[in-house]
Amino acid sequence: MAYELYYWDGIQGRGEFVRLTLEESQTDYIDVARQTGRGMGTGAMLELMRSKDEPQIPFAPPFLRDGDMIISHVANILFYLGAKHGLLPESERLRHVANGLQLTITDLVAEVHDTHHPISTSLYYEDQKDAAKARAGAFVRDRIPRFLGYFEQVLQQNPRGPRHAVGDAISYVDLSLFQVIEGLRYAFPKAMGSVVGDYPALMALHGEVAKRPNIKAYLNSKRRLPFSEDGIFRQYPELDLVP
Ligand SMILES: N[C@@H](CCC(=O)N[C@@H](CS)C(=O)NCC(=O)O)C(=O)O
Repeated sequence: MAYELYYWDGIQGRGEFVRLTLEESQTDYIDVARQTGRGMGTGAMLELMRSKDEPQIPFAPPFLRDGDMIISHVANILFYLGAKHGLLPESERLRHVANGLQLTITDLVAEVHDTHHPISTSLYYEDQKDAAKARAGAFVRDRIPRFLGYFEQVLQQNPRGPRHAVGDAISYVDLSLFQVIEGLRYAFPKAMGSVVGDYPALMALHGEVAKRPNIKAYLNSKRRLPFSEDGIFRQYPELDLVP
């Protein structure tokens, strides 16, 4: 039976990290909110989240349904899928290393979100622009080098070589790092343009993931929505400051 992925319609958002893993592993899935018909659409997703009967209601999308199991949070979903579909090392030690790396990506994504919504998710960007500018300045100056420098070091220090974040094969962490670089380059083109040379292994990984046949086919498909100013990675020129 196909997995059901629940995520907001019309944007890549956090759901994209899950889609990349499903697409790379060629696993059947239904992107529920993007479908119409019985049990489909955003309405069905909200109904499930508000259900009074469901014993495992998730706090927020994305979440995944596999039969009667509902799994929430990107890192948790990827841990589940990676183990089942060969995108996580076999060793328990490395599985926890991978999970730690993915949770660091979760932290990074939250900080990216806060560059355009530093005060409240329930306010419009336009209502928090001054704070966003201050927050984005600090993010570009301090946090991009901190996070990307860390992931570069992880790749360089992988005993199995710098092509992968963990072990000697592709994992969902590599796919997520690809998405992070894609997103940061979209949101902060000037800032990223001035620092890409500092992260050779990360940039090489990004290029290698983009060339993988299943990922390439996905990126060229209609299922891959473009980045936009409704998603996590937003391009506001006034926030794209050269460090
Ligand atoms: N830690 C969660 C974050 C989930 C999250 O913040 N989802 C957003 C959409 S990208 C949402 O709908 N949040 C609703 C809310 O926080 O009330 C994850 O990594 O999946």
